[in-house]
Parts: sequence; C-alpha cells; structure tokens
Amino acid sequence: MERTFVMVKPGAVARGLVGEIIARFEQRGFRIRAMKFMLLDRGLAEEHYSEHKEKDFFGGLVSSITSGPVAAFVLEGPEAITVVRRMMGGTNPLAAEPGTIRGDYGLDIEANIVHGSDGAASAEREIRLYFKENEIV
Ligand code: IDP
Ligand code: MG
Repeated sequence: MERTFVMVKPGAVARGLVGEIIARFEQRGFRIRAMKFMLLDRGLAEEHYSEHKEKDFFGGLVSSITSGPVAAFVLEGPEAITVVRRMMGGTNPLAAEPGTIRGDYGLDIEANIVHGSDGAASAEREIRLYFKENEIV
C-alpha cells in the first residue's frame, strides 16, 4: 500500500467538480485517508510549488492556486502515486489523453484541475505539508 497527496485545484472546485473527480479515484479503489477543504495562503502555495520557483509561470501558478478554496486529500492504494498520476493525465490538458481527468475536464494548463504527487519523496513532503499526523486515519 502506498499513499499520495491529491489536490482538486480552485478552478475545479469553483466548477463544482470535487465530487466527480474524487469519485473516479474512489471507484478505482483508492481509499480516502485524509481530506481538507481550505484556502491556501501565499506561503503554503510557494512552499508546495518551491521546485518551480525559478520558472516564468511561478507567479501565475501561485496566484491561480490561491485564487479560491482547494480540496486536499491523502489517497491510499497499491502504487497510488503512479496510478493517480496516470489517471490525472499529462500536465498540459491540450495533450492529456481523453479518459484522464485533465483530458476530460479542461483546456488551461495553469488551471489543470488536479494536483498529484510525482514520486515517493514528494508524496511524503506534500502529505506532511498539508496534514498533521492525527488527521490521517
Ligand atoms: P504536474 O502538475 O503535472 O506535476 P508540474 O510540471 O509539476 O506539473 O507543474 C506544476 C503546475 O504548474 C502544473 O500542474 C500547472 O498547473 C502549472 N504549469 C506547469 N507548466 C506550466 C506552463 O508552462 N505554463 C503555465 N503553468 C504551468
Ligand atoms: Mg509536479
């Protein structure tokens, strides 16, 4: 069993897609171990995306991710990190395969619906960033 961090981004929350997106992961068999509805402050957003701080899209990304509430989750299941990333689809929705979340719900790379950890180290880091130990059950 493996745990990963998933976040439904503000644009998708505003469109009322939280249930539909999380239902896909639950139907696949992943279990929710933690969930939180929250507004990210700038500091947390910058920390979350610190690997991108030198990129030209960093400012826009931080503005976008703090523009409204997000829904954050810890999901658990076999090979959760890889399988969740495959279900999300490619970063650019224009290239994401139909049938993936990013390939089915949007066209905008900055507001690409969902975030999922990209490896074991980032999953551990992101889960700790958003959840206290006793919030994961
Ligand atoms: P990922 O979300 O698929 O892991 P990353 O490369 O880690 O993709 O980028 C983090 C987020 O930054 C993306 O989900 C997307 O919202 C945004 N982003 C990535 N590349 C670009 C870009 O070229 N322009 C604008 N936003 C981008
Ligand atoms: Mg990433």
